[in-house]
Formats: sequence, structure tokens, C-alpha cells
Amino acid sequence: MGLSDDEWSHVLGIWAKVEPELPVRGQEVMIRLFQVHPETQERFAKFKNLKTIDEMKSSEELKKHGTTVLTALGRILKLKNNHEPELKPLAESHATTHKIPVKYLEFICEIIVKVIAEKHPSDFGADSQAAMRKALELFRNDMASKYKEFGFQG
Ligand code: ZNH
Repeated sequence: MGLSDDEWSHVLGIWAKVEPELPVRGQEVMIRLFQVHPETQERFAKFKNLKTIDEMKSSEELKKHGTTVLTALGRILKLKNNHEPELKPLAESHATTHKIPVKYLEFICEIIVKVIAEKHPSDFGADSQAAMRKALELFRNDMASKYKEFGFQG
């Protein structure tokens, strides 16, 4: 269930608008993830002690991590339907070291769509949103099947 050329051009078109602002968007995504799904924050030894939104906002480490996550995701999206080489090491670390359930990947993907929709309302219409959702679903499905290869049920 790959995406069509047209769907990929929607995905990469909006990603090109997000890219110049990755650190601040990454920070927003992480803070929103921790606010909406506090259980996800517990997974981060280095962030679980950040209590208030202000503490989260002033953490350079959190901003850096948000950048790392969105940069990795962007690399995967740009490989379109051929993301396997980039996805494999990520699936491995998330299955064996971090042990992050697929459900949490769903949470973060939904938040990514929402944050982009809020910041880019005129560039991220229904077709683009649908295409991005499909790309993120492909990402999650492939993460989930790699998880199983690494012996993690997700
Ligand atoms: Zn993650 C890390 C990406 C989601 C948790 N991550 C990480 C990194 C990257 C990423 C690139 C670095 C490297 C490695 O592998 O380790 N992520 C990512 C992406 C996504 C994610 C792309 C989607 C979109 N994660 C996630 C989630 C969670 C996580 C959801 C939870 C909840 N991660 C994590 C951890 C870590 C990581 C815990 C480690 C951190 C430190 O440093 O400590």
C-alpha cells in the first residue's frame, strides 16, 4: 500500500515548508506529546523530570531531540516507498533499546499532523493531510513489521 506520485508530492511539498523550522516544530511536537499522553514522557530517562511546560520549553536537550526525530522522519519520507534502509536501524533501536509501542508512534504521528495543520493552514489542505496521514501510516506499518523481526510485539 504505497503512495501515488501525486500523494508523495503533497507529502514532500508540505515537508519542504516545515523543514526550515524543524527545531521549533520538533520542540512543539515533543511538548504536545508529553502533555496529551503523559505516559510517553516516562519513556525518556532524560526528560521525565521536566514537570511544567516552561521547564520543557527551556530544555535545549528536548529541542535537540525534537529536531533529531523530525530530521529522521524527513529522511524517511524523502525515500518514499523505499524507506527500508533508513527505517531499519530506527526500528531496531525503538524495538530493542527504547521499547516504544506502536501505539505511541500513532500518538506522535497524529500530533505531527496537527502541529503542521495549525502552522500551515493554507498549505496543508485536505488532500495534503490525507497524503501525509497515509505516509505516516506506511511508516508505522513498516516499523511494526520490523519490530516483529526484532522480536518486539510492539
Ligand atoms: Zn524516538 C531516540 C526518531 C518516536 C522514544 N528517536 C530516537 C532517535 C531518533 C528517533 C532518530 C535517536 C537515535 C536512536 O534511534 O536512538 N522517534 C523517532 C521518530 C519517531 C520516534 C522518527 C516517530 C515519528 N521515540 C518516538 C516515540 C517515543 C520515542 C513515540 C516514546 C514515546 N526515541 C525515544 C527514546 C529515545 C529515542 C526514549 C532515546 C532518547 C535518548 O537520547 O535518550
